[in-house]
Amino acid sequence: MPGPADRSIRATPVTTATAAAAGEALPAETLPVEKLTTETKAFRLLLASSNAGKLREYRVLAGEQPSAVSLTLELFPDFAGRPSFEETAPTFAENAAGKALHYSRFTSLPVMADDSGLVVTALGGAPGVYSARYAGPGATDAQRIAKLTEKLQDEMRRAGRSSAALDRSARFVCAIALAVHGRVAAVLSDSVSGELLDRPRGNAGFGYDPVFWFPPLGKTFAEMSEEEKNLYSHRGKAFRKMLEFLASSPVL
Ligand code: ITT
Repeated sequence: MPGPADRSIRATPVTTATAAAAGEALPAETLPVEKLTTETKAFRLLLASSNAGKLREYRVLAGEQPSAVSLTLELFPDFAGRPSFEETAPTFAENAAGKALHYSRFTSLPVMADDSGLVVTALGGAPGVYSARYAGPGATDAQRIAKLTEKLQDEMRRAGRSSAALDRSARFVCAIALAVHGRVAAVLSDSVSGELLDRPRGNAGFGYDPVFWFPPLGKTFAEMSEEEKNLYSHRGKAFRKMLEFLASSPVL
């Protein structure tokens, strides 16, 4: 987990595009200069999460912003000391919204929360919203992966399939919610599809990354750098949707 010195995840430099930057003199009467100015909107958000893997990824993502938004993402102050939020809803979107809403009651700043997980076709969508709790409270990532592998083996036996015939398709889903002043302002979701391996590969990432094979790159998510994973991941895609929302939203 980042220490107190790391609280501010990232402040992006402001970039403004103007007619002058285009290097051309345009006739003012046909194209007013104001219409060529892209304003940079600045936001300060508090990230409500205790997951060190997510925090590392958001730290990198927050440094890769488009020029239209300048975002400072800070860790929610004293996150562990706040009453925790019980994620009991059946969807990622509802859990993310509930989490953001819950923590927004302790601050006047906008709060961002992420609910995410692995949806496995052969297991009827499990572990899904239970991804963090799949192997019980306090389990390690290795224990969660072991449980997943075990369930896939059970399913293979139950369906009388060979390992090669097992449907290994799975997707990671991420819902990011923004809440401010006790109201949900937005929920942005996305996913990434891959296949499950029997044995872990790679040491990067977190959670189920070592068994999540991403065919377009021929690697697991745990064999990618954070930058590479963010390009393709559920979280990276949902985060970029959130930036688009911030760039155009009059709400925040
Ligand atoms: P916070 O609620 O404090 O953010 P959490 O770990 O409880 O942390 P979630 O309820 O969203 O977060 O559970 C997400 C779980 O899904 C996480 O613990 C991983 O096991 C898995 N997961 C989510 N995104 C993942 C990713 O990018 N790579 C691997 N596993 C992921």
